[in-house]
Order: sequence, then structure tokens, then C-alpha cells
Amino acid sequence: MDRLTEYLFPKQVSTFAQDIDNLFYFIFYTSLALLAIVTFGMIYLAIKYRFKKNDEVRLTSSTDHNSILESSFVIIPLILVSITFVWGIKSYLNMVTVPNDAIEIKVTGQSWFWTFDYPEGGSTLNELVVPSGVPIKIVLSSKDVLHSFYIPVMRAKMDVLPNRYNVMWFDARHEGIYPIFCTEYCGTGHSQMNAQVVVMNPKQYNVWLAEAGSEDDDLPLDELGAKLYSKKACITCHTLDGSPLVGPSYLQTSQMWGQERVFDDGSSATIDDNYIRNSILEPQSQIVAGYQGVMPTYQGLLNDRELDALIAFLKTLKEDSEI
Ligand code: HEC
Ligand SMILES: [Cu+2]
Repeated sequence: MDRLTEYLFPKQVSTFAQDIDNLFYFIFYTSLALLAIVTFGMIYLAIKYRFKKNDEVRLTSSTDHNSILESSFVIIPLILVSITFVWGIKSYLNMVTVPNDAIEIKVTGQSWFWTFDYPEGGSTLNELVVPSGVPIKIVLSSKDVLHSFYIPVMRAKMDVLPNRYNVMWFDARHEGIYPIFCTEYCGTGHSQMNAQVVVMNPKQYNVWLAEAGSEDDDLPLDELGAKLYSKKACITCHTLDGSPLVGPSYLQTSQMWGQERVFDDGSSATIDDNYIRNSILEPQSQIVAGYQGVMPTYQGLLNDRELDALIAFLKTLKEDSEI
């Protein structure tokens, strides 16, 4: 049974996952049973009372109703629907009532990545780190269009809107790494708007919180840049192989180092360190001709060393391609 459940549904990781699945199976199996009764009953009666050649023409039976049968048609479904209703309302209230001792994590969706801000001040991109066995309150909002935040293993999903906060919560019971999806179509990069939730035991989590990001301090700039390129979601819009995606390929920009970049308003600028920095912090100020101004600003999401790293990484691409 357990294996069948995991085949149909992702693992049950949050405290309420099992209850929700059980409710689903209750509805599913009662519907299946009713379908079987009605279908086989119909086939059986159609065969039993079929017209036979030698039959005399039969008149309709004089029996016009059967109180027990008819009231059971009403009472049995009424009982089933009432069970579903009470069970459903209880589960729903449990899902929307956030425990008071929950850890609050702020989640921001934007085209096309997720940022997670922790109460102690750290932040991560596309990776939500939480302790197990502790209720987690997720406060959601969007910087641009509608998104939807979905963690299948938690059975938790909530719309993400600009200009307002939506809330959901879960309490993870099993450590592990599980996928997060955007489930509201939000443009070209929607299918890449994936993240993951890392559930750690509370001790590990505290260590992680204390160290968050500090391991990067030891990396050489270009290696840190390569890491940030995927970690900060540049990869969803910029390729490394020269082919344009939503934005120009990082390789092309690198190969054009020192040359003029023409913008959609006809102006131009030389591609150098300052231009790259500006492109990352204020992408709307200079929009490369032939592209749309959809790059989000990374103001506040990258520190100076990280910006240097992304620039250093960009420069290595050109050298690599010339070998
Ligand atoms: C949502 C898609 C998207 C994401 C994510 C994104 N960019 Fe961009 N980027 C664009 C688009 C589109 C352009 C071209 C339009 C413009 O100049 O704003 C662009 C332009 C640039 C340019 C100027 C390139 C040139 O050849 O002139 C640089 C540099 C750049 N992005 C770096 C980055 C870095 C670094 C990241 C990650 C930290 C990143 N981008 C994330 C879409 C994106
Ligand atoms: Cu989205």
C-alpha cells in the first residue's frame, strides 16, 4: 500500500500530507465503488430483462415505488457527502491555521526565480532551507506577475501576488531535498522557475544559518562567478554556448568585450566592467537592441564581491573559447 501511494503521489513529508491523501483516497475509492455498483447493476438488469423473441409483450409493472430503495438513494450519498465535507473543512482549517511558534520565512517570486529571506537576516536563491519538526510559516509575494508556490511533498500550494502577502505553512517530518515548482504560467521562463526545499535536522539548520554563504568567501572570483551564474538564476536567460535565449549569451557578451553594445533607443556603450555591473544592477537603464527589458534587477541580491565574481567569470568565457 505504501509503495502504491508513493507511485501515485510524491512522498508525504509534511504533517498534514497523510490526512490530505487519505481524504483523496476516501473520495476516490467511494466513487470507484459507486461507479462499479451502477455500471454492473445496469449491465445485469439489461441482460436480465432484455427482450426475448418468444416474450409476450409485457406491461409495465404495477409497482410504482419502493420507499426503502428510494430513501437509501438519498441517505447514502448524503452520508458520504457529509463525511467528505466535515473531513475536508477540518483538514482545510488545519492547513490555514499557522501555529504561533512557526519560523517565518519570506518568499519572493519574480520572473523567473524565487528568493528566500530568513528571520536571522540571510537569504538564498532557489533554495529554501528549513529545519525538520518545526512549523514553517511562508509569507509570499511577487515582484511582478502572478506566480504560484508549490511544494508537492508538503501538499502545500499558494498563489503569489504582487502588492499583497499570502501565507501558507508546513511542518516537515522527513529530512531530504525536494522540488518546488511555480504552478501559475508566468512567461517564457515559467518551466524553469524551479527551486528546491532542503529539510535538515534542527541542529544542522542552526549551523547552516550561522555559516550561510561564508563558504563562498574562500572561492576564487571566477569560480564563485560560475557558481552564482546558476545559483542566482542567470542561467534561465543567458546561455554559455553563444546561442541567445531570453537575453544575449554570456559567451557573446564576453567575446564582444571592449566593443560597442547598441541599445534599443539607438544609443550605445562600450562593454567593460562598469557596463556589466550596471547591466546587472540596473538592467532597465540600457536595453540591448533586439531584446526585451525583462531582466530583473539584482540590486540588494548581490554584494560587491559577488558582482566582481560574475564579471570575472564572464571574462574567462572569452579566454576559454579562444583556446
Ligand atoms: C529573466 C531573464 C534574465 C535573468 C534571470 C537574467 N538576465 Fe541578464 N539580461 C536579460 C535580458 C533580456 C537582457 C537584454 C536586455 C537588457 O539589456 O536588459 C539581459 C542583459 C544582460 C547583460 C548585458 C549583456 C550584453 O551583452 O550587453 C548582462 C551582463 C546580464 N544580463 C547579466 C546577467 C546576470 C549576471 C544575471 C544573473 C545574476 C542575469 N543577467 C540574469 C535577461 C535576464
Ligand atoms: Cu512563476
